[in-house]
Amino acid sequence: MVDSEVAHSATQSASLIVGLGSTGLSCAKYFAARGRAFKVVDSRLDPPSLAELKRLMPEIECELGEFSLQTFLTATELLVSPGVSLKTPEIVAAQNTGVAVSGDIDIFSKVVTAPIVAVTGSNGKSTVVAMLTEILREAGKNFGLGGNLDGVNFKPVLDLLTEDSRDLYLLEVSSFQLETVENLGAEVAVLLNLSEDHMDRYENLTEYHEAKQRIFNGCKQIVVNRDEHHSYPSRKMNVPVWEFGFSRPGVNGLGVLEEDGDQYLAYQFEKIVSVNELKVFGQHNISNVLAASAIAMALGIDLKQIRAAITEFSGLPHRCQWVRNVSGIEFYNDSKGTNVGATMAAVEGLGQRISGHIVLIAGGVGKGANFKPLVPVINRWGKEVILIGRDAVEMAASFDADIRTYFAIDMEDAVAVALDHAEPGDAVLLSPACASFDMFDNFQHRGQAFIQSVEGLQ
Ligand code: UMA
Ligand code: ADP
Repeated sequence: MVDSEVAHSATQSASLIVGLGSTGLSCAKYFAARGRAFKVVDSRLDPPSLAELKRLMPEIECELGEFSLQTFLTATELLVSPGVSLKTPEIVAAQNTGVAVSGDIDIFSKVVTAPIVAVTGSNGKSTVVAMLTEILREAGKNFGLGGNLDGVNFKPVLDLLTEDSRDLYLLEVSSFQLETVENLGAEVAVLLNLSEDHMDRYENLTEYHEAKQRIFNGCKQIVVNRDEHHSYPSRKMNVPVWEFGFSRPGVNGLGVLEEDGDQYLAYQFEKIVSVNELKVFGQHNISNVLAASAIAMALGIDLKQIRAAITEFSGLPHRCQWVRNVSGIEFYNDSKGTNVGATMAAVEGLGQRISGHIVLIAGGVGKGANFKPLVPVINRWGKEVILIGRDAVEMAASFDADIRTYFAIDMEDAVAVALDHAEPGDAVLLSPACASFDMFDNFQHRGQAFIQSVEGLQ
C-alpha cells in the first residue's frame, strides 16, 4: 500500500462536494434531504453560495481557500462542480486512490425514471432548448427544464428533483458537466456542432470533443447534424438516428427544400415552415430550428405543433437581439457570442440581412482561442472591429493588417466609436468571441452595458 492509500482507508467518511456555486448548493440540498453525510470545499474564501448554505445547513463543514489533499483523499466520493477541472491535482490524486468522481448530471440520470432529452454543442444549445421548450408547451407535455442554462430558465438539475415529478426532462449540458457523466441514458441525445471553445481548459479540440461525446453514453435515439461530422457518435451505436442539415432532407431527415426561389424547412418531402415565416434570422438559426424540430419528432410530436411553436419563437435575449436604430444604423446585442464560432455565425447571419456593413465590437477573455478564423468572415461582411477587454491586443495582432481595428476603453466608448464609424445601412454588432469576466459579472451584464450605452446615444 502506498501512503495515500493508507490515508484513504483510515479516515474515509463522507462525500465531498467540490465547488460551492449553484451546483454545489444543489448537491448539498440533495444530500441533506436524503440524510447523507457530506462536506463542502471551495478554493475561494467567499464562494457564491456560502451564505445560503450557512443559512440552510449551518452544521455542514466547509473548507474554504486552498484545497487540502487530505480532505480529498479521505472522501468516499467527490461531487465536482462543472467549473472545477478534473485535472485539479487533488482530484487526480483522490481518483488514483480509488475515490469515485461524479457530478450532478450523473446523480440526476441515476435517480430519474422519466426520459431525458440532452442537448450539447459549442453553440446554439440554449436557443435549441428554448425552441424545444415552446414545442413541448404547445404539445401540452409535463416536462422539467434545467442544466447549463441562464436567465429565467436557470436551474441546476438536482433542483428539479425538489419539484413535482415530470414525464420528461429537457437538459442543456456543457462539456464541463459531461466530463463526469458515466451513463446518461438519454431518450434523445444531440451534439449540435463543435468549434473551439474553453481552450484554456482542454489540451486541444479532440479532448473537448471527447467530453462532448459522453452525451451519447447509453442513449436510445440520436439526432445528428449532417453538416458537422463532429455531431456523430465517434463509435458505432445501434439506435435510431434522426438527421438534420441544410441540404434536401432524406429518410428520417429534416432539411431545406428550395421551391420557386423560396426556402422551406421540411421533414422528408413534407414542408414544415417557410424560412420567411421564422422570426429568428441567420443560417445558424435555421440549423437551430431544424435541430429542435428533429428532437421533437424523435419524441413523437406532431408536425403541426412543431410548426405552431417555431413560427412564434423570436429568440433569446443577448443572442443577435435587435436593440435600436440610430440615424439609419441598426444596433444588435450578441453578448452571448462568447467564442469564435458564435461570432462567425452572428456576423454571417446579420451580414446577409443588411444592405451595408457590420462594425463589430469584440474582445474580452479569449480562453486560449485562435481568432484567425474570424478574418475572412469579417472581411466579407464587416468594415472594422472595435476592441475591448483583456485580450484586445492579442485579437488585433491575430487580425494582422487584414482588418482595421480600434481600441476602446470601455463599452460606452466602444459604442460611441462604432457609431462614428458606421453609416446608414450599416449595423453595429456586439459579438465579443470572448468571455466577459475581465470587465463584467457575466455575459448578461455585458449585454446590458451595451444596451444602456446604445440607449444613451443621441
Ligand atoms: N471553484 C473552485 N476551484 C476551482 C474552480 C472553481 O473551488 O478550481 C469553485 C468556485 O470558487 C465557485 C464554484 O467552484 O465557488 C463555482 O462552480 P461552477 O463554476 O461550476 O459554477 P456553478 O454556479 O455551479 O454553475 C455551473 C455552470 N458553470 C460553469 O460551468 C462554469 C453553469 O453554467 C450552470 O448553469 C450551473 O452549473 C447549473 O448547472 C454557466 C456557464 O457559464 C451558465 N457555463 C459554461 C458555458 O456555457 O460556456 C460551460
Ligand atoms: P449556447 O447555449 O451553446 O452558448 P446560445 O443559443 O446561447 O448557445 O447562442 C450563443 C451564441 O452562439 C449566439 O449568440 C450566436 O452568436 C451563436 N449561435 C447560436 N446558434 C448557433 C449555431 N447553431 N451555430 C453557430 N453559432 C450559433
